[in-house]
Amino acid sequence: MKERIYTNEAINFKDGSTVKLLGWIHTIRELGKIIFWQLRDAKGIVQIVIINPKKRDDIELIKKIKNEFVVEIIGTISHNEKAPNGVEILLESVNIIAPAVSPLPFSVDDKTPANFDTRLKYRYLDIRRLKVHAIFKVRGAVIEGAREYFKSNDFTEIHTPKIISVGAEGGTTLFPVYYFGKEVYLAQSPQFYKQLAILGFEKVFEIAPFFRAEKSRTRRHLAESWGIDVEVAFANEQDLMDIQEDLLISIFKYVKKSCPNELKLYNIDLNIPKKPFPRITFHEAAKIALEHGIKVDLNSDLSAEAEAIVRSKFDSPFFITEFPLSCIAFYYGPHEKDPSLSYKLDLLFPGKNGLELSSGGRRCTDPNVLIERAKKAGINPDSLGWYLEMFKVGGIPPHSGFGMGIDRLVMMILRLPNVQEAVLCPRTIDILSP
Ligand code: AMO
Repeated sequence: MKERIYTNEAINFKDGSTVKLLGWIHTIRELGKIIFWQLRDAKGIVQIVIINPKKRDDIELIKKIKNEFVVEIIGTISHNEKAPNGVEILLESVNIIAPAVSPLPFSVDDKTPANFDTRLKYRYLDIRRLKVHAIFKVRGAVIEGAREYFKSNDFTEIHTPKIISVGAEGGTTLFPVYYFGKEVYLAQSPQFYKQLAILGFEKVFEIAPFFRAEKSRTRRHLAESWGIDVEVAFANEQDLMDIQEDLLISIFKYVKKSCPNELKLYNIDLNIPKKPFPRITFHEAAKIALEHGIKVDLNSDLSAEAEAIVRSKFDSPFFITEFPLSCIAFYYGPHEKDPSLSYKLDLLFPGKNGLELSSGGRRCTDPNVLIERAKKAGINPDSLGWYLEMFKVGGIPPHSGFGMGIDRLVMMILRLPNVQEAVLCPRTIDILSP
């Protein structure tokens, strides 16, 4: 039996070679004396040509074949400049491996629009569309680019628990879970565990899902999201910005190199951001917003409106540093120069459709300050158990870390309208299926 080849390999064979392909019928074009099928597999599309179909013994079988049937094709290679990708396959024989309904709930070719709800309902059809398929190739490249950076910079990969007994990021977005008769939670972030891990490994990263009970319906929030989490011993907030710049540049370069066709489908000429990214303080950001008539409370986070104004002033990713201590998680401590400020910083994508991509900073390592900060945040210090004890036991170097949203990063690279587009089967307050 002949070995199967993939559609993208057809170009490598000589004219007249017999090949076998497996795949889905993407489109059918019947012109009387000739039928064209586009055959699609995971690697691409190739044209199958059936000349004089009516004169063939297998015409009844050919007529049965509709869009999205899974077929086995045996055919001969014919190089042809007019064919998509410069090669086509003259059909010798076809076998139906699996049929599909006709008509389909929506057409898989990219020419026919379908709304997002319908596309999600039939996600198993949707991911066969070339532009949707491309999103997940880019997503894979984002992860590979990140791993390449971590590998060449001596990071250790960690895997932290996703069932936890205390939330790190505040109580409002915790998902309760029943665990042997006790209420526990899905992890909002690997925050406590990556801080634990640096005590043995110094430089760690995790690529994993996290869970937020986000009740709001926005273009950038999911209930289940994936993040690249980093924590580094002996690093301060300046080092952290350098790491984020290098990581992002590594990811962009990898995507540009490995996904040229996917980027082309979205008409994106991916600009590799240049180091150093602009850095402004929270107070400077507040001033920009004020210049546009938007007042910022210096004790709370930037409103969506103020953040949008600030983003519009930049044309490359940029950092906002020194967030007010009063509006951030308890695991940050006060800044040496002003105790109302902190070492927390965010990385943002610029422009009207930009957003916050990551946040992180230098952590508080003083157990007494942590207890005070927890109390202020409404967290009973006793509930922090092993985490607080870790700081009391000591041997904790200064350290910094950040969490970067993968779904948001893919959304930004491909300029998708909604973060849900970047997720195979998104989870939000409204979506639990498929
Ligand atoms: P934060 O809560 O800012 O920080 O999350 C880090 C990054 O994760 C992404 N993100 C989300 N993406 C989609 N849907 C959501 N609901 C969602 N929530 C967060 C964003 C965000 O910037 N422990 C800290 C990180 C750290 O300090 O190391 C944390 O979780 O891109």
